[in-house]
Amino acid sequence: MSVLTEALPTALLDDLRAAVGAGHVLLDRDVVSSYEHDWTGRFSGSAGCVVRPADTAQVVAVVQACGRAGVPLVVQGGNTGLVGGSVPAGGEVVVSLRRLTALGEVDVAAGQVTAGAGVTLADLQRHVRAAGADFGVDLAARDSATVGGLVATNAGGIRVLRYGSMRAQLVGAEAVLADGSVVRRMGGLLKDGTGYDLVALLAGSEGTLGIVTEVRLRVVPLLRASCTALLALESTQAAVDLLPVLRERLPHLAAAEVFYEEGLALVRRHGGLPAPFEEPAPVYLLLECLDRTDPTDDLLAVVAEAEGLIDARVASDASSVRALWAYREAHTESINAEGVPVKLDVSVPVRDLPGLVAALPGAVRGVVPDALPVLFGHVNEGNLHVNVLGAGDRHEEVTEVVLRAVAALGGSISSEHGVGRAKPAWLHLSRSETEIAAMRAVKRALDPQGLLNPGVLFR
Ligand code: FAD
Ligand code: 2HG
Ligand code: ZN
Repeated sequence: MSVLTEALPTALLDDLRAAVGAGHVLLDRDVVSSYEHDWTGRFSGSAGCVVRPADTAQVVAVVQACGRAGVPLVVQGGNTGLVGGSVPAGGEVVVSLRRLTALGEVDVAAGQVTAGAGVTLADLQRHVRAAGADFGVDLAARDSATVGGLVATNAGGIRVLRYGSMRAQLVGAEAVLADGSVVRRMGGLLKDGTGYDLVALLAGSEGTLGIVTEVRLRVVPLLRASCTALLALESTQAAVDLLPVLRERLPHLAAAEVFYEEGLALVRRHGGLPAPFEEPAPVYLLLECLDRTDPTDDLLAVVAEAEGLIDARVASDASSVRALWAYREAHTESINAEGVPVKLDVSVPVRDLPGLVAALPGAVRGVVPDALPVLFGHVNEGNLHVNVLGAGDRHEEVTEVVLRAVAALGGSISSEHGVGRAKPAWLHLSRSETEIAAMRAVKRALDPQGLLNPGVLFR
């Protein structure tokens, strides 16, 4: 066994072993390696060790031991985060929450469920579906992403237009704070305006304010009738112009996803997929309706009258639906198969989306002429994923030019993936000095020693 070299104090290692059991303090370099590298391949750092607590009491003991030793922690769920927030920078204790997998019975009367932080999204979905309900957030990393990570990043995904982001699903949480104290509000009260909403504050806090150990989540009705359409459109403007029509005529709309030829070409090459249409199109729009009764006729009627439509495919059976979704969902993996991209996740007022899409490739190539910008995203929220391949050592410059273009439109530099270690330097583009000072004050108040996820969110 090759053991980690970032030596932690022996007293701390002894305390951690006492807290979680020696078998769950990992020091073997080969075992620890997967916790040290992020999903994108861009961020990595050596861990002092990895600890795998099994319950809240063990998390408390770990946090207290690290606090006594003055050694910072990095919180990790499924390690599918895309901004480097879940991996160490160097020498921290990585706390993996993956063993907190308890799932409570679905509370049918309340329409809620209780889940441990380490429950994966896919397991949560299976669990609530078996009880005749569904969960309002869905995303392609469902097999590994954990509910703790989803809350910490305030994850979005493909159903935001119908159900909102993770914060909107969260009705309660338990979290261990940096001093080892536990805040717990798991009663599931939907109306409870008693002062500051600490539960909501945890959503999007990226592990900097507390370690989420358990959550109480809203469930949504299980809608078994679905219809998916892939539209080839003349322009991004046509996709944006369609949004009010979709809202008006398709109350059962559950997803509206946009992608372009560059991304489609990568997805097809990586997955060996056929072209969806005879001719390439300027933009592709994937729509999905979910309902109790078959929404196909309604969707077909809207598609048939869509302005700027070049071609369309509509699917209602499971395998054809999966085939259409593959063109959109395989983007992230296909991009990574080509190399480590500059990965940015931005949003702008939706009316400005066509302008941003038109401007970005030129702006990026102004920095790296041979770079390949790949754009896709969630059109209803004006949320564009900007992945730039072939940026070489110009990641920072590419990031700068993209985020400045977004800020000039009053957009967000971090729409749904978080800020992580990737974007603290650009926080000021989306938040005023006053807001950043208030955020720092909250961090200082809850974590004066700076123990939790140092370097994440703030420099
Ligand atoms: P991790 O990656 O382990 O951690 C992410 C952040 O949360 C880190 O800062 C970490 O410290 C913190 N954290 C983790 N667990 C806890 C906890 N219990 N308490 C406190 N802090 C914690 N994201 C979207 O929003 N929408 C998408 O559509 C989407 N699609 C994706 C598709 C693919 C293929 C991949 C690889 C990722 C995708 N993501 C998407 C990003 C990622 O899945 C989400 O950010 C997810 O919420 C991360 O969950 P995780 O358990 O993997 O967290
Ligand atoms: C998605 O919408 C995810 O597929 C990942 O948010 C985006 O890889 C990305 O940039
Ligand atoms: Zn996304």
